[in-house]
Amino acid sequence: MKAHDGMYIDGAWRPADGRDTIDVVNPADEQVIGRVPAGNALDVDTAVRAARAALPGWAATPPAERAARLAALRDVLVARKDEIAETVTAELGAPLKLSQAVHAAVPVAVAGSYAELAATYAFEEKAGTSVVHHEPVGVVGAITPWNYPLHQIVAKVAPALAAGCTIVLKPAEDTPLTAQLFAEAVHEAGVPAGVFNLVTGLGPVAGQALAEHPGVDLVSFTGSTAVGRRIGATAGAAVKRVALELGGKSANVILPSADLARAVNVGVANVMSNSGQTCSAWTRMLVHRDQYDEAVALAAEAAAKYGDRIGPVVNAKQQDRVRGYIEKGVAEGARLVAGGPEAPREQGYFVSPTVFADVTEEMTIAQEEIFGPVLSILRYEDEDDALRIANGTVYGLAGAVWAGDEAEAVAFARRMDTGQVDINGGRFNPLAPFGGYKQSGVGRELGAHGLAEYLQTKSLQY
Ligand code: TXE
Repeated sequence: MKAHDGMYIDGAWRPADGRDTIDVVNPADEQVIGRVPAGNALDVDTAVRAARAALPGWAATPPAERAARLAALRDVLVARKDEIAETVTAELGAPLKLSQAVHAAVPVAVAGSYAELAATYAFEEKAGTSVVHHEPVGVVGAITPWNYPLHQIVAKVAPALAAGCTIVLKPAEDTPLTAQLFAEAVHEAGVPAGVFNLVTGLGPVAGQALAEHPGVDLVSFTGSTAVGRRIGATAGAAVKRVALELGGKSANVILPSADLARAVNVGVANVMSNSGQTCSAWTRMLVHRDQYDEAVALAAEAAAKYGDRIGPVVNAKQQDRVRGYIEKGVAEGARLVAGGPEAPREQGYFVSPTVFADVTEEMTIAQEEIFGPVLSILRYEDEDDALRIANGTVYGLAGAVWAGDEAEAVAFARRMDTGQVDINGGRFNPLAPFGGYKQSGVGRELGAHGLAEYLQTKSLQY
């Protein structure tokens, strides 16, 4: 795989300060496929200075021109989609079809949506006798995870560019090659030097230096709750803006009037896709007690079909973690109906598609984010019980409701403490705000709400 041995700073690839490097490993066969520099605090500082220097020019660039650069970026992502899909497959292990249909395609839709929003957003509006200006927050420090390597980057960089902010990106150490490809795409799209900068490196070194840098005005982080908490505390102490997109434990509520087979099949696919490494995955399926046994049988059958169709999880640590959760589920008395803790292959970080029945609310597998292909099926007595269980975790990122009648599903969804609910299946919409209630995070990504995260408000009084 192609890998740059420098950082993309101020419009060019420059040598890193230190000599440390990171090996990029293909999780499907454990082979090293590339090597990138591990940036340190000095690299971060150089990148932040470049972003600061570029800020006045980019902030003053008319929105129509910023929109044109975003449209050009979308076009480059389209032109290079095969290369992107191959790179994501190589460093994340996702099956190529998934990389093409999701990992390479979704960022095109998101970049396209921000090309349009940059051109149409009301950066100025009237409020009585005043005029309200929405101005860029400034320099953004973006820290992204590996689970959707390109989407997570574009979901931060595209709205930041649309808003007129400049950016330093620190991508996940597991998937830096996709980030390097993205930097090439930004360059090709004609985004001016210094507006977007990339520092590859380790979280506790480069990530932390970026989060703590006084020249960063807003930290936008997606990742674990533990790291998010620290970043939130650091930002709070410095009184700087922060956006956090953290974990989830979303409920898939199947009401008795729903098409049970469809709801179960789509629900299983939702959890197994991307090997369960999706923060919004519907990892808890809630089924009425009268339909419970049928749903469990359907889910076990559906999961068995995924045996060879899902990729590995991203690394050995995640594999251990997910298998540890499966062992805990068994130890706490849940009933395995598909999969299990044994690794299905000798090579690669694979985990079997796993389904647990007889899961009760207080079990660890019903409360904590597993981030692997593991579904927990819980039983409810009536709608109020279903709601109590659905809302009974510290998270509130996403969810789903299925019912024969759409209005019935919507009525239930309105009572859920969560940031996004799919009604009878739902579909991806790049304009719909995405983000968490409760400990799933702070702020929203995507659409106009995602753009507003990167703006600050000034009112001119007449
Ligand atoms: O996350 P980390 P990990 C959850 C999921 C997963 C768990 C652990 O449950 O099992 O987190 O994954 C950077 N200062 N999610 O260990 O460490 C790091 O380099 C600044 C949910 O991979 O949070 C990477 O770029 N940055 C999730 C990013 O943070 C730091 C997606 C995420 O890594 C840092 C991924 C520090 N001290 C994991 N330490 C989602 N919400 O989609 C690490 N980083």
